[in-house]
Amino acid sequence: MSIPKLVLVSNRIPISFSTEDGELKGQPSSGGLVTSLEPLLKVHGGIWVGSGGTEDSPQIRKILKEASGDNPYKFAPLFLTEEEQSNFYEGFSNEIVWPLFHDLQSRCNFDPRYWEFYERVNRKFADAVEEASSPDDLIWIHDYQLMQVAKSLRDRRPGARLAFFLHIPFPSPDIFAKLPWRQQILVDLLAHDLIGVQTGRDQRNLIACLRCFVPSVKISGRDKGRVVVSEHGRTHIEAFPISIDFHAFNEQSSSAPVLDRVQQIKTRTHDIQIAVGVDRLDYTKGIPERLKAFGYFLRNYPAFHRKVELIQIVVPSREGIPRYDQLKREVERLVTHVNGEFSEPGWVPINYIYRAVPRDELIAIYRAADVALITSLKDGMNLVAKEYCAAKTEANGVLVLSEFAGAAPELRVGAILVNPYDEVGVGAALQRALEMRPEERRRRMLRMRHLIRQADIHTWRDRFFEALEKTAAAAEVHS
Ligand code: ADQ
Repeated sequence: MSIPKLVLVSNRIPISFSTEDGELKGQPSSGGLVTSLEPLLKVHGGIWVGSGGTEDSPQIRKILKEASGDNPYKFAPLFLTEEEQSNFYEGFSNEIVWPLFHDLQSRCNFDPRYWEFYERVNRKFADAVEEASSPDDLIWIHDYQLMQVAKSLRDRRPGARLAFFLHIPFPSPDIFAKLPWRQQILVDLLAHDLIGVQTGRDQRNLIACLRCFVPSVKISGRDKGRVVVSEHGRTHIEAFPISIDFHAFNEQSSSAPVLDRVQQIKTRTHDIQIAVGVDRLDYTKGIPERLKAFGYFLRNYPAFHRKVELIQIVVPSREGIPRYDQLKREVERLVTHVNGEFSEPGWVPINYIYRAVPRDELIAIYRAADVALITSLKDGMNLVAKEYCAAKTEANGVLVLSEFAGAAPELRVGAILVNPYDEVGVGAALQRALEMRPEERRRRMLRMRHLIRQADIHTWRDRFFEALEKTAAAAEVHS
């Protein structure tokens, strides 16, 4: 399969900036989109277009140039004004689309001003893509902040190859109906040749929304790949469950530094079983719900006192947005509350870490953990679930996974599925996981590892590009 030059477009380039001792520094960002896409660009090369923040300066350009370093890809940053950042990103993207697409409509703020900026900034992204790319390049746009970029590009380059991948869930028509700009968003999405979503459920929801709100389109094909014919032409819509670089996690998990670190962790925790939670700070991840369920578990299963510890790692995210600052305080309050109620000298039930953790450390914690506890209220996929399994080379851990995570349909072959809103159910699942016999742990974990090994990030990319080739071939037949 020949892969054309790739122009990857996402809201942010994967570097965040901060000032330390008066000096501007760049660090690699954490998050699912970066974890999944960076390995692809490292293999194929190309250009990554995304916002570099709100301040352009020679210093920032220098940091980005250095960060590209030996990588075969380059950054093409654009810069937003404070007003754009606030209304497009914090406003439309994060106060409307993010909560709505995660079924949390009561958290939405449908401010019409946000829409104006969403359209304007999407056009600005299209300008940046046009400048950074050539007409034959494959332009691959990512995620919910950029649903209108293709529309602007299509107007300027009718023959462009445009693909889109949505990392978050697509809601059902009942929920999507609340969006005042519902029809416009759907019509503009159809400017892509290919739209990838995470799961069959998301694909069905998108098709159902098109039927409801853009009745003029013609929809054909079966579940595997649907084709929508609209005024823009043909758009292929398919589910591509995203994954991780299984081999990288698997190998790093058996590296000397990781094994040393696991040994240190095990020596400290001794015969205490470890449950782990790893999340970006976000209300969709169900962190307060998990902490409450853990408190419930300790209250109702006293035999586990001094026998289990929850390591909860939270990476700061969307700092400065009031709702996220509030969530941080809520998480801290719950950690203090549970620890205050149950701690004893020599045993603190929740070990709370609020920072980005280096990859070696993260993998060592996964490897040392007997249970991963993932309680997203809704999640596009949840890569942590897959990373945990890939790091468990000894197949000796149990995955407790929210049934509302996109990973659930795949990982149900081995995970214990839970409803994150049901603290009694999560408590019972945790008991089952902690008491599960080694043979059953192994059987379940091997099934999940097999699945993730087969359907890793490289398979995901190949499937996506194959679909794109087929789409191009079909378009030629119909032209
Ligand atoms: P995210 O919402 O960011 O991704 P997720 O898929 O769980 O969610 O990925 C989080 C990533 O951040 C993982 O790679 C994890 O290792 C890393 N991470 C989390 N906490 C960390 C910490 N403290 N230190 C270092 N790294 C940390 C979005 C969607 C998801 C979808 C992905 C990919 O919301 O549903 O799975 O995109 O499509």
